[in-house]
Amino acid sequence: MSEILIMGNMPDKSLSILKAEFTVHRAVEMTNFEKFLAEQGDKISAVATTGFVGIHNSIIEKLKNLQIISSNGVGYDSIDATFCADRGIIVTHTPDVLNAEVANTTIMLFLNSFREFSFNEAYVKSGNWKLEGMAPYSRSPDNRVVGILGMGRIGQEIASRLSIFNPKILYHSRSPKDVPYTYYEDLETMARDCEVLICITPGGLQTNKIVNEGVLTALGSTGTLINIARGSVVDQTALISALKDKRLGYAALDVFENEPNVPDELIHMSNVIVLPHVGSATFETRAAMGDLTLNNLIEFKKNGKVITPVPECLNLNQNT
Ligand code: 8YV
Repeated sequence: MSEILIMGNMPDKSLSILKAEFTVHRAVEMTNFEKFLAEQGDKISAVATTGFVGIHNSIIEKLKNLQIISSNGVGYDSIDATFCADRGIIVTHTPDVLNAEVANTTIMLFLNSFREFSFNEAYVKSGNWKLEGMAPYSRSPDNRVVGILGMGRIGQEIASRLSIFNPKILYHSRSPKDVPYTYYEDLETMARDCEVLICITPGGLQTNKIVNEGVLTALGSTGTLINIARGSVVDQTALISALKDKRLGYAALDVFENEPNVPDELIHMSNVIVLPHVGSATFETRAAMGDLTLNNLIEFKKNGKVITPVPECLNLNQNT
């Protein structure tokens, strides 16, 4: 294995590491990607991509000798892992190294939403403090009932970091986990029983718009939605209506349906906090994710095995 196709951008340092191991082809530098696929696709045995860029099945089909796709990011909903596994192509992602960072970002969204720091900062900077006097009170983050949608590794890290605020934690996932929190089989029922709903479930068909109008209305006019997962998990049109009609109180969003496009309605509502998908975006964590992306490729080249295959490709990793 020696030729790799890189989809999307990659830091220079990572590129030079890859160049020492592979002949590198970069999709972003090509003027005619289709021509490249037709003429040189057969030579490609590895792909490096990101959770954001992914790779389409129609491209994979043209890479006849592809063996591995290494994706930067824990979420891999932009890659059809079952399609790859069926063709013997192993897909890797970057779990665990970002758990703490994404949990930190969630805690900051939780605190910001309750204490309304974005609103309060704008209150000072716009001169309103001088004009209108003291800012309105905000809500305490302490002693809240928090529902977590998705109790995987990051969900558990969020629950653990939330503990200093003395919450009661409920969760919904496909099946109960060995955790000391209250399991709900039904998401809408959990939404009715909690004050804050935190979404940290993988994107993809199974969770598409799982946070629908019913769930948002159940969360209620004083409820808070935090989405740190994928935009696809929440029905964004229903979310905007629920916020406008005051059926839902607050939203704190790091992810959106069609990034980087954020609907004006969400940008202009004072009870909504918006971030540009920065859940894991620190120098330290992105470096760790980048290293794992490369190490999966290098390990595969050396030993035919990878470090962090996606669940759909676990068997492939044992057999190679
Ligand atoms: C990255 C993420 O922004 O890991 C994920 O699933 O959402 C983020 O950390 C994304 O993967 C970028 O490619």
